[in-house]
Amino acid sequence: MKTETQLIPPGSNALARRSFLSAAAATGLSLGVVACADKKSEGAAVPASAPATTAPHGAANVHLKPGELDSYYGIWSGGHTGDMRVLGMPSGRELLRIPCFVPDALVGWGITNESKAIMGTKPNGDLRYNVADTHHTHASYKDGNYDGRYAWINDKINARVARVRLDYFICDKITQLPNVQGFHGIFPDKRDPVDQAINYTTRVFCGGEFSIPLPNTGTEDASQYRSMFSCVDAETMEVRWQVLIDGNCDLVATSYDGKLAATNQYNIEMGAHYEDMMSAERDACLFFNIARIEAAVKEGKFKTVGKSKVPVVDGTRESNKDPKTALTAYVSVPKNPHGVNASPDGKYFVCSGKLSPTCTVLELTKVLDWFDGKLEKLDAAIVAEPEVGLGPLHTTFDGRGNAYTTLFLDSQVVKWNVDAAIKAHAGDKTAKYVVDRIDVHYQPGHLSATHGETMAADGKYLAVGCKFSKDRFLPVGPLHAENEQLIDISGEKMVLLADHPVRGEPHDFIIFKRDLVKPKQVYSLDDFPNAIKDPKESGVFRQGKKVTVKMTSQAPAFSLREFKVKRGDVVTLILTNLDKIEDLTHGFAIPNYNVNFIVNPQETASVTFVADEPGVFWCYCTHFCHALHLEMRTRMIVEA
Ligand code: RUQ
Ligand code: CUA
Ligand code: CA
Repeated sequence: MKTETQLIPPGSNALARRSFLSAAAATGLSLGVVACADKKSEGAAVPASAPATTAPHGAANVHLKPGELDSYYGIWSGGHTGDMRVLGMPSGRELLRIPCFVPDALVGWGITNESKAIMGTKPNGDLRYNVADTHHTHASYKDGNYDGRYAWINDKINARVARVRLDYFICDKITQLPNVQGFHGIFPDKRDPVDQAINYTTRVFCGGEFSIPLPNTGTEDASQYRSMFSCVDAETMEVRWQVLIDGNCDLVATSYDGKLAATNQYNIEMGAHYEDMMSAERDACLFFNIARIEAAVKEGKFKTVGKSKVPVVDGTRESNKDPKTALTAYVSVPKNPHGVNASPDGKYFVCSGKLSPTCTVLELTKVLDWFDGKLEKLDAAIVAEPEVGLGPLHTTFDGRGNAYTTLFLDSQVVKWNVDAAIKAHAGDKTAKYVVDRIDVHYQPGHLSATHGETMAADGKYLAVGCKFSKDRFLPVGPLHAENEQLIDISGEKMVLLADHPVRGEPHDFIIFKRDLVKPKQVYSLDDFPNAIKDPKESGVFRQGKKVTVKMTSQAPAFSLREFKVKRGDVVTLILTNLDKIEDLTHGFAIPNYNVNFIVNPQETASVTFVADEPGVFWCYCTHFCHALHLEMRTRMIVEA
């Protein structure tokens, strides 16, 4: 079993210099002893709740009766599987995986021509990438709440952003960001900064975490490296503009008025090694003035980098010292922060400390005042620095004025009151801001309350993604599941409701009310330009070596009982599922030809392959559809 020591960043004893970290806690951190019960910090009057294995009377019941539907959707990042997972909440039942960045054998994602066109291919037709690392997923907004149109998800490895349509729960577009490595934080905007009548998402902001030479010449001198903050158009998915910055981007948050976006920076040192990245006592929360950036782009005040044509404006410190013209504002916050989250009242961003036991509360009107020349010191935008515990990472909200922050090192979620923290910061000694703590299992990263990142935060449930499960599940060899836990936050005290093992490693998720989306369960034939609308259109159509096979499916038969092609033909097989009733999906597999995909009701999909192996190949339906499902076959005869 992993010891706590291995989880502590080496050199963390540097923290002992921080005045607000008690000596005992600092020793605990450097020695890797997590002794949350002993830890007494200012405002921390409440001990951790006893671990609950079952919900006490009054707490929400997560065990739905057979046939009962969940009240919330959970949209989960898929981690290394490069997909988006859809869960029913509060049960935690996994309902769907939406493939995006990585091939998926059930759907035939990465096999069909339609999915390959979205994923991107090399000139020879092979997929450009087979790996991904998704971290964050967020949905489109209208009037401060989700509107059920889209969700976006990032691929950190290859700097890609995928869009998922929430009408069909499918990925429809993927964009790769130019001149970015380690694309980490992502957040849609919530309103237009200038035209406030546009009260919905039209931009998606993407934070570049790793600094690289721009253009990427391969130079070793890391002080020359820079990062980019990118804006992607929510509709076209084209990259609108980028901002060249000092330091790096980690997570991203956006304001409800659309005027500000921010990213937390852990590497203002622009170091290439971890010691360098934690050498400064403070890093920054970097704010972007969206209206000014777009005005600069309009006025042509940009350059381009490398082969990319995307306008890049200058957001570096040196060029943005004058508040009246600044595009960016670097607010100094404690060492190597992680996570930045917008409170549902629209007033604050909360930046977590990670290597500082504090959260930093930033008041957005003050940041705007600085840009307007009305606030002299940018530091004055910091209105609270509550001491919450060790290793604070992410924060979510209940809509009743409370924030919930994960404590990675303490293995806890801490509930704290934002107004009380502001009062304490202003000198009110009686203000107790820590409301409750609960042990989680173990080392939590993200957490998300129901509608927590919207103005409609309803404070019912909170899910927390624990990076280590250790002893919580049956052992299955060296690779442990992660543990997603569900907590009832409807009362004063948090109550642990359930553990769920998950395959690594989802990172982030959002949870919203089920009536927000009305998914369609049958496609329209017109959605597909190549649909075969009548079985009579079926057949083999030859143009030299190029052969098109058109076929339809209707349980329990394909429209062609057999079809013939010649060895060496380039075959494109188009299949339309003419079955109209929901839940009637067919599959299509060709032995030895690496083909398997599904067609949902009224869906069309196609595959292209070279018929390089002569013989008889039984193409069969792979999705159980009918009592005669096994009999649902057709023969491909490849003539030598
Ligand atoms: S990060 S555990 Cu990739 Cu979301 Cu904070
Ligand atoms: Cu069609 Cu099984
Ligand atoms: Ca740092």
